Amino acid sequence: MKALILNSGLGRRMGVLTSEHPKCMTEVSSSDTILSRQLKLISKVGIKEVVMTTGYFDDILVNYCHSLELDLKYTFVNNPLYSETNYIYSMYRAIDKLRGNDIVLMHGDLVFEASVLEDMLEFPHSCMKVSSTLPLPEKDFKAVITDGTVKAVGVEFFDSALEAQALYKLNSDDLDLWLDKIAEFCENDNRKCYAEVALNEITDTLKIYPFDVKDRLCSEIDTPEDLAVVSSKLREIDKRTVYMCFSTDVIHSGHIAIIRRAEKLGKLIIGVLSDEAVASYKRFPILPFDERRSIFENINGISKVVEQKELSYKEILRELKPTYVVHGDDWREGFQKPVRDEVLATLAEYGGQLVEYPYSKEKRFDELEKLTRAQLSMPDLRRGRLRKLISMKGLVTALEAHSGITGLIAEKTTVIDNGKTYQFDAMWVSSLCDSTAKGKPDIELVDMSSRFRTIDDIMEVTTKPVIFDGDTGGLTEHFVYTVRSLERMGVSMVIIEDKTGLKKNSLFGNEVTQTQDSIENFCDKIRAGRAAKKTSDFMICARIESLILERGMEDALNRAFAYCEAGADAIMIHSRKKDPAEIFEFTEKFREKETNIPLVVVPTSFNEVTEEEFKSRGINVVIYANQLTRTGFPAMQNAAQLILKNHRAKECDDICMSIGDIINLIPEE
Ligand code: SPV
Ligand code: MG
Repeated sequence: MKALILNSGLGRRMGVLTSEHPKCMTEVSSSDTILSRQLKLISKVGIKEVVMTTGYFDDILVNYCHSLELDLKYTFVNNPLYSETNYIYSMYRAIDKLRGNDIVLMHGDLVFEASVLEDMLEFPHSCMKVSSTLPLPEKDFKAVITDGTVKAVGVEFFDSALEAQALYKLNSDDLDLWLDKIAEFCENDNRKCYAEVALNEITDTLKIYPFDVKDRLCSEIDTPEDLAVVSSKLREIDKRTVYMCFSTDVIHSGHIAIIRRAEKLGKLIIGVLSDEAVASYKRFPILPFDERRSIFENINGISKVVEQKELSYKEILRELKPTYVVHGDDWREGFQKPVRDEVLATLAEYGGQLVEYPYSKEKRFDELEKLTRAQLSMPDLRRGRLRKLISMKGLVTALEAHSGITGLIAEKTTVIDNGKTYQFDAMWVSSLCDSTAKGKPDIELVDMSSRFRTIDDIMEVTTKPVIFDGDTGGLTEHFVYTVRSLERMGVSMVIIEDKTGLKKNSLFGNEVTQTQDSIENFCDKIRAGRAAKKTSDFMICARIESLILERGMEDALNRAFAYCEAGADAIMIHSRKKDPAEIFEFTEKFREKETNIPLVVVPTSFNEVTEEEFKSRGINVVIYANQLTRTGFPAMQNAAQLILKNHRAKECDDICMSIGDIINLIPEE
């Protein structure tokens, strides 16, 4: 591909501005002339060879081009008859340098924005710049469009015409046909007309398509007034900014392609979504925020990288006010649609625009995402994530899971509310629900091997961190083995309660006989567990039963501080009262002395308290310990009764999940 720039003319209408150099050397900005701008854009799109016709101030022009020191090879073709011929003759003089090449042809007084040239080059056919939004000019070029192609170009056509400029991309076959006609004209002494007069005679044999740039800048400069208008438009173009937000931790060619397109629109600002926002709507990022930011800081063409703290763009758009927001068109539907609607509303506040590119769902990129998810489920990556989430979010939530399917529900359930996305952070493998699922009482009857089997079923199909209900932890001599096994499996936290003997579920309180362990014994158990674990990722949480067993606040607090001293990584305080007062009192008094150790609660009875309130009081983990079990089994009982009553399954259909929904929930590998 070569560029042909026609620069032989006099440019008389520019007055004194062209008294010492050709028109193309007129300054359009503080850093560029018309020509230096053209040449830089030509070089930027990868064209290496420029054929330039010269005439008026020929020497000055040639020297000027070389002084720009661009990576371009010039061929200058002089038209000695520049003052009495038109550029048809200049093109004729350059025929040998042009034949057989694809070219971009432009008049030397044309100023256009970068994207016009870039997009034209991507157009698969020969084409000419037109604008369907500009009014038809009185005296300048118009293109007559028939059947989708350019039929004639000239100043005299008004019917079926669009505003046009002498900016063409021509495939070599089309160019050669035009050059043949130009030669025929010039050799018959027809040298004073536009080259387009020759073109108009052959538009039946070659196809030039209109390339509609609409409002994008592509104007010629004929007068000082044109110069003022174009210069001010260029200033506005230079100020344009583009904003894109990324949550990805794997940069692939699809991302680079969209970045390349976006940077053509203006100075590109990349928003990197915070770890917390990524985890809330997608999955835990493999690479932490700082690393993801530094990847973007090292990609060419990005002028600034900022943190976008929330999935919602509202705050950041109000702050940065970018001219454009760029995004794939995949967010027009689905869970991101409310985010898109909010972006449109925010852009409308100051006149910004949304630019959407087709989203290419390529199989290999899906594979990458699958691999990333698979990595997240690996023990070493999964185990440490609970600690990270606690320090990142302040408060994490866990939902009970007792099987693969309940694990998937905890993993996948997503709610979008007010432009925010909510998911559970972790899973709780409850002794109550694990036992119930096996039809057994919650008395440490289900042995550890069976409990581990449940964990394995859950882990096989999920990626979120697991908190294991370790009951009393059993004998200290046994607990150390449990710790090692859980840690090896990738469990993040084991919670053991300070009871001993035949343990019963805490929600029975003192209605059944329950024995609390001594502080010394339980501290020994914590110390032994701590010595057994191999990583700092794995957490041992000590659960205090003093309030359940009505031993008083002081006992609860004494135990809490003793357990922390013994090396507990977290404290769970439990209560079976509806009123959260005792939980709050404990939290307040505990936090007076201990600010770092995470606090865990299971608000089954004090269920009116919101997560926000727990967080504000200094609680870090909220476990919804049994709700899936307590809702699932009544639904099953109901189905069983309906079938028995009706002696068929039809009546039960309305309360059944569709097979389609089951397929959606359970991905096929
Ligand atoms: C469980 O879910 O098994 C628990 C919490 O230990 S509770 O049932 O509230 O005791
Ligand atoms: Mg339990």
